Amino acid sequence: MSKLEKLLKERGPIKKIGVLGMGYVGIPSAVLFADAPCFDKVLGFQRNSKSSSYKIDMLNRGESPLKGEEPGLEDLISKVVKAGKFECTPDFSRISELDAVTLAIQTPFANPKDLEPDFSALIEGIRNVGKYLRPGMLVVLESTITPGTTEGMAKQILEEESGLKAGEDFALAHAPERVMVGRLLKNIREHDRIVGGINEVSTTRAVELYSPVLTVGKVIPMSATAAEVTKTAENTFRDLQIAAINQLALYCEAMGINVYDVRTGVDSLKGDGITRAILWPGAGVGGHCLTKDTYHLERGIKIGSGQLDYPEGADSIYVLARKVNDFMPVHMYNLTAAALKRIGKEMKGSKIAMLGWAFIRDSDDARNTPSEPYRELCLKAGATVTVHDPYVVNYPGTEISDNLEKVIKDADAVIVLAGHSAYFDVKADWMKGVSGKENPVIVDGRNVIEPDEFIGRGFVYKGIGRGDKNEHVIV
Ligand code: SAJ
Repeated sequence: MSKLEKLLKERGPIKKIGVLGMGYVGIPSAVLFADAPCFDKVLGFQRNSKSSSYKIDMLNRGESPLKGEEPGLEDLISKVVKAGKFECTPDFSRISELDAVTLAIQTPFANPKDLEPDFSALIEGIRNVGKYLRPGMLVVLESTITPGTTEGMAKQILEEESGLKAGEDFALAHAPERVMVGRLLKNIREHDRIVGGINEVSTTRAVELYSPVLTVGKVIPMSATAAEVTKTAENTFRDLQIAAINQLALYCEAMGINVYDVRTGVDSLKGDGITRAILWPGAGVGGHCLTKDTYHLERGIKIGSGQLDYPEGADSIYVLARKVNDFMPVHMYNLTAAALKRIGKEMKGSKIAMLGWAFIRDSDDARNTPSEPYRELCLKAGATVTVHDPYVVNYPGTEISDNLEKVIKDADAVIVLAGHSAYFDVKADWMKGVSGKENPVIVDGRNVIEPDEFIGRGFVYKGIGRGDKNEHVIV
């Protein structure tokens, strides 16, 4: 029996758990641990910083500090707080009372331009854990991290701070979160859980931690680095699939055909063993997952010690996919300029009405929204821009209105950037009337409108992938 196995045997089953980072991942994760009968107590650790100390009091009152609808979460928080099974604290020294600690601290980009992640908050959390680490404890990283981080930076810091040896004195693993806003509890309970330890004993201990909270999902054990690659790859592959259909849409425009006909055709190829994950072309890819996880994966190759064998001088298709997806807002700009040109107008001096600021339909989430680069291109070209969104209330440096008529009034061009349900019902007659223009432009980035209805009313239409309509006769 290894030293760690002995330590775990002495300590017995996991009873007391700590979660660092009371955010979208940490809060549901902590209260689900607290709700499991086999665990006695969960501590939620939150820095007493001015921007987030309010969360401590709210959570200890059984209230959720997360905005937006999260079915079941508030009830679960108050249930476990009342039962005395969960409490939130800024006192990190209490980590030493625990059997297991998870870190659910976000790893955003320092700035989107340089694509370097900002690990500072995570590093501070790891240091705190290291400071109060005791033999026989389990440490699990849940944040999305560059492959190699658990075995590398995290292990190093924990050992430096504690003087203990990872994999011998304490267990260390990575269990990436797979939660989506609006479905936090459901996702944790029902998604399969990837759990990767730095050694077998660590993996087994981490499986013991996560199994009780899963209902439908099952635990999938592997190594820590394989778990890091799994998380970054699952988003990289989605980004790649979206880029594939975006590129096909651009091809269809150039060839004068309708990408949706092609999509239906390709999608019809079914049967066992045949898969064509053909997704939907659009005005771009936003969010906090797909826009960064590819670069985590790519960095994992760079910091990895192994020699990569890859076609000489060829770009990674994953990075190319990011470039294609980030080109889509530029394409939307090019379609807008081309449509205005058809009626003798320039971008400069034109009034552009943007419909949609959120990065995803029917959501108020605007992180890394493709609408932002599109708006910047229009402003740089000297256009004036108004922005509509029914959900996003404010965004730094951008005035957003939920009054569609006000935004579209006197517009030379109306641009659909998010597929919000509200946009599917807008009528051509109404929009033309509000724009007050003889031949208003409409650019559809999310396949929201019926081209012929608008072309028939004198609109100059452009749609992503609509090579069959983009050079229509202007009525
Ligand atoms: N998008 C397209 N075409 C598509 C699908 C998406 O242009 O066919 C665009 C969306 O408009 C959006 C962006 O891509 O701008 C991202 O959309 P998303 O549906 O991937 O939503 P996310 O970013 O919230 O992705 C999350 C991820 N979940 C986690 O990281 C836990 C992702 O792994 C999930 O696959 C995705 O939700 C999902 O399937 O809902």
